[in-house]
Amino acid sequence: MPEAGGAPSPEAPGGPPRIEAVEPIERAEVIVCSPGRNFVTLRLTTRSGITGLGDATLNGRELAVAAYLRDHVAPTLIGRDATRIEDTWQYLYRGGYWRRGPVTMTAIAAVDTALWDILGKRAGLPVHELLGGRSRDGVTVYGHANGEDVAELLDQVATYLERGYRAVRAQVGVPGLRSTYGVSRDKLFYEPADAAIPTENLWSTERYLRAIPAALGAVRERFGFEFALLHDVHHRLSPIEAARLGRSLEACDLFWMEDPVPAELQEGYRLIRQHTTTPIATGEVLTSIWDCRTLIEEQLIDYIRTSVVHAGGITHQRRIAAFADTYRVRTGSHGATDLSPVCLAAALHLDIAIPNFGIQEYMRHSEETDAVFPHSYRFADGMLQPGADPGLGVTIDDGLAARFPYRPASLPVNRRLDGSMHDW
Ligand code: GCO
Ligand code: MG
Repeated sequence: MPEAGGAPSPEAPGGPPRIEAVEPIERAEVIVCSPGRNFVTLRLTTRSGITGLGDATLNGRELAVAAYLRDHVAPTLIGRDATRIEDTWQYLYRGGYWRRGPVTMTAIAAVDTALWDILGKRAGLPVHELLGGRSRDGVTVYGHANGEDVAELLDQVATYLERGYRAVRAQVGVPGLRSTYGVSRDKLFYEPADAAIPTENLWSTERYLRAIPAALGAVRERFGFEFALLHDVHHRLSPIEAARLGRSLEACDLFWMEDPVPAELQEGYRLIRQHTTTPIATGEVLTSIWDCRTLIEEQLIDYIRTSVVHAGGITHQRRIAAFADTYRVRTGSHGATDLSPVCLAAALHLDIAIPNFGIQEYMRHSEETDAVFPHSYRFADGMLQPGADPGLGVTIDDGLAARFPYRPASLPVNRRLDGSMHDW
């Protein structure tokens, strides 16, 4: 039976006649630019001229997603009804034979995010109002303090606290290793994808496990306990090593210990849980609710860190959050510089609306990035506000974007002192 205001249309893409599209999509453009770092952005334009943006950036694999979108997804979007957000998600995910994985889920995310942006603009409302409205006054974010040594780390923590941050992630160089992932040259704008061919970092689990409790202990000793302190392990430990680290950090009262073990070793979290009460976060490389299922159902983690851009967009991220809420697991969305302002805005609209928001990662984008993606979100008092503009509140300056062409850039790899490969 036709919906109110709609009549069967023979023009619908593929298959039998359908209900006439309310807001047909007319154009799908993939924009690749590099204002300080690489970004892939999908722009959908409807017949009535409304545009929506979606982030499609997959760090170090940008062109794979751009091709997936251009060659396989965009042709199926033309003529499709932009108001059918859930159906489009199901079409791209459930309709597809090859499922999940970062390339596919990032492409689906871009489409989904752009459709929410369009919906907000049609309604004249910011996306968070469409998601149920505010559940909180603002989105608490954490910044990235890091130093080559403890003295530099302490200076950086001081800088973040002076800037009003209520939560700080602390990373420190490991003595005897020439570089450590998470410790950057430029302290405010951290960019890990630093070379066309991956840089090789050196790794020693023994040295790392000795360095971290001392460094984080020094942070608490100097600045006290009135702010949230976080640490990212970057998937580098075995379960028993992570258990030991978690236990040795209990006196530091961490907000979380992030990614203690490689993402594919989810059973390992059971062992970690048996040994430490340090809260655990993971999920930045997980791409679907099915990847998080065991971790959430067994309450093996306290925070799920999937992101809008890498886990299927607002529609799917909202589903993950709702599932996690059932188990009292809160969210802590990934928000490094490789997640574009479009993704950050989408995350903020979701963060402010869902009941089980925990914290939002916030690595400031460079000035060039902010200029290419003018946005309405703002930082004040340790929180981000998504802004009240209709949709996501982010645009892209095409002319400026064209002045920053794509440059190959990769994340580093990690070798042990004996030259063998270690986990990322
Ligand atoms: C984080 C991360 C980043 C990622 C980077 C990969 O918690 O912010 O671990 O540093 O490694 O975003 O693309
Ligand atoms: Mg991380």
